[in-house]
Amino acid sequence: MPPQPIVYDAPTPEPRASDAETLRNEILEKLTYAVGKDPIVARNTDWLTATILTVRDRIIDQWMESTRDTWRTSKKRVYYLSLEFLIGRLMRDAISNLGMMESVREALASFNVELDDLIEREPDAALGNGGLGRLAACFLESMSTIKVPAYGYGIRYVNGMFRQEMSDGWQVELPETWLAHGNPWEFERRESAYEIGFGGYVEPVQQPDGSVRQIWHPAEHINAVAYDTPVVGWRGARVNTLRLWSAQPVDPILLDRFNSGDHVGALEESARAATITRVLYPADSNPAGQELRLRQEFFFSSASLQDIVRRHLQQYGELGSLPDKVAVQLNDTHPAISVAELMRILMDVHGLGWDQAWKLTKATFAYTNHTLLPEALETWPVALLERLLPRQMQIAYAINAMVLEEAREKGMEDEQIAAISLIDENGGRRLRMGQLAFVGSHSVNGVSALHTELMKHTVFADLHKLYPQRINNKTNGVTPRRWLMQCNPGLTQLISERIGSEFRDDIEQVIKLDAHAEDKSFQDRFAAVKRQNKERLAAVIRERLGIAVSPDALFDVQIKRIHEYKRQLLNIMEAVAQYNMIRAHPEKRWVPRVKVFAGKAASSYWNAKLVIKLINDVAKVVNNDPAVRGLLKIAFLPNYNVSLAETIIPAADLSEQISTAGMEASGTGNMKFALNGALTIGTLDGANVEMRERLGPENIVIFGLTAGEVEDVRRQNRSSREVIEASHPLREVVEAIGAGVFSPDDRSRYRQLMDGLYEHDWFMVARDFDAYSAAQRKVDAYWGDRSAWNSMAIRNTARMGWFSSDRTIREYAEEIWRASHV
Ligand code: T68
Repeated sequence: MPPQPIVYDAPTPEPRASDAETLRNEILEKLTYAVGKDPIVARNTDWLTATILTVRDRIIDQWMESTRDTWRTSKKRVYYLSLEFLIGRLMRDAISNLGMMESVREALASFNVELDDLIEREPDAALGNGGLGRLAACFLESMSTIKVPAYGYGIRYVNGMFRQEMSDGWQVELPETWLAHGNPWEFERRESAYEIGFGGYVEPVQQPDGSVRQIWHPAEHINAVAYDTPVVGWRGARVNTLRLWSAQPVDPILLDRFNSGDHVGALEESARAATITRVLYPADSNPAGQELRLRQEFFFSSASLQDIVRRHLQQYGELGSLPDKVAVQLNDTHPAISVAELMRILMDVHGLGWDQAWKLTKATFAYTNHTLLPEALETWPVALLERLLPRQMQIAYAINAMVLEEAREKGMEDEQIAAISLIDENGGRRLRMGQLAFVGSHSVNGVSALHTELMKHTVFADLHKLYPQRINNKTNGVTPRRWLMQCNPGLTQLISERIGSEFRDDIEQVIKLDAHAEDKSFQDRFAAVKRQNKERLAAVIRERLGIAVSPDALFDVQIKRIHEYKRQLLNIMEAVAQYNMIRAHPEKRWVPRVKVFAGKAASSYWNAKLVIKLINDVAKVVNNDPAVRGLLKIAFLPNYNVSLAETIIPAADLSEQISTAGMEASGTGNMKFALNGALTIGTLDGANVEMRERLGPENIVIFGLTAGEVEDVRRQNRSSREVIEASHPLREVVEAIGAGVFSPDDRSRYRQLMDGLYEHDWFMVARDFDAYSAAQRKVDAYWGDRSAWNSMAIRNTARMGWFSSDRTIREYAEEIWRASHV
């Protein structure tokens, strides 16, 4: 079918009014006619659906307008390809961005329904592991806010990030079923379905003009069906689309097999398709490595590229202008196979020659790297690729040959050439996805200044020599709408009262608060807001864990994925040292602290799971020891997710950002805490470095080895034995935990974990311990002067505006995508 011509002046419905009265009538109408419920029996979930449908109509008006604008003005479209979008709840975000908070609240109140109760009912869309997925969600919101015409492309997992429960202090993983009650936000687009192939063979076919085209004949086909969710920017500036793909069988049932009595076999294809988009891999830092993961990656890459090319051809009728009108950002290497797939589409489907296809591909793609951990760099066995994606592997080989040729021409030596090669020859040949993404893109960026510099000297050192212009930095940011205005309405209100409301539209204006940092009465009000947030968190801790904590204590928080490099172990070990000190010196004036932890461990990551158990074991002893007199409380809140973060972050006094230097690419939680007026204790790692520059070194507590020092210690292969033996408090902690003081039911539980610190202290837990302890005592001293503390807290909020994802996205738009924005 030829593409349908676009009629730009087609009629649209009148935009809906958003006053409370209109909303009231419409909510009732949706409840009755769309949900099919009588208000006298409607439950909160029904009201939630009715409210979302009502709000959604307002979004749609703006959505159509945004989409039309892009067609009409021929603006460049940005496509953000990500295997993860950790968007969390959407309703409050949408209502708040549309400025409808009060009218929706009033409309619902007329039915005796509380908006806040409904907000709490909405399930989190947890289609991501951690920072990488949440960054994608912040970016989507910012792209709508600053009016970049954009699409997010990903997978509609039926089961997102697992639900974490605790059983006797151990993590247990349960399936998360966010779609159980339907999803009123999404639109299924049956008409936007593409066939995705796997397996089969490649056939060279002679063309009439004498050239040869490679034709891939896949053995297997699966349909990708689109589900669209609108993403609203601040004040409804623009509405972009998050398009998630779901896998569906080409033949839902093989009737001849069914009729011949093979009832299970008849549904085989159906089951195989469903598996692809069934679950999110819950691994945040090591590649999952299984065939299913590769299928997920190719499935969503191919579907997205087919969609992108189809849309471009519909509007422009030719492919030469692709990079002028399309920018595709690869979020890590998970969509890196796109480089080969776009080449295939351009050459094999549309008949372009290699050189032109390569030029267009490189100019279209850009790649973001999120980690330097060698074990996290994705590679796939060549044998697996040859079986599953034979044509794409062939193209990858050809790209490799071309790049290596270029390197040789530029005089590179064998060793450098081996480092550049897309094929890793060490132990079974594997395709390096980072290298593929790098050579197939015109821009390769890191996510903080330090991380970007390290990229140039480690993983991509040789490619950087070959293409010295390609690597650039885009320091991460977070959306101030969700991470200040929505999660902390008290602080938002206070800020507006003091400096006016402009910061809501331009977050960098919060800097005006700086002038009020020393104002005592403002400090008191700032502290009062914090205290209210702490009361709310204290109630959550009491409800979920039965632990009573005082909102007067210093709330010291570490919430993030559990990983050795993030060093939750260092934190809990220091808590044990503190516990020892409180008991040894009851006469001293200790600062009362509540240590809050939350985070999930990858299901197969034993040491991470053991650390969760250790935190819970230590908590049990410390929380119940009368000698502690409540001066130290430890709470591990289960099932960390976006919504829980929204409750915890506004209540934090101290933010723990203590990764081994050189290992955290950026961090984004660090930014959320500081924006909400928490002081950071952290290493010179990731974006902490830039936070220190912008906050001033006097408003952040930095400790520990630098990335360079970590590298030196590792290179010299130095053991930590002397370090442990030289530090009395550290030795005491290592010995107590190792001897089972906190695990009387299994005294050897932590023996290996502690023994490991002597000779294999890869993460510098022992080596940084004393510096960390000293930094914590410095924090105690600061807390002792509450006015000084409050002024630091205010300065943190005031100076964090730059870390907005609006700023980050502006940089991407100007420097990488060359796309329009405001
Ligand atoms: C994070 N990476 C970085 N990875 O660790 C963090 N990985 O420093 C940074 O701030 C953030 O990205 C945003 O740039 C991740 O979160 C993953 O989640 C992940 C998932 C699958 C495979 C590998």
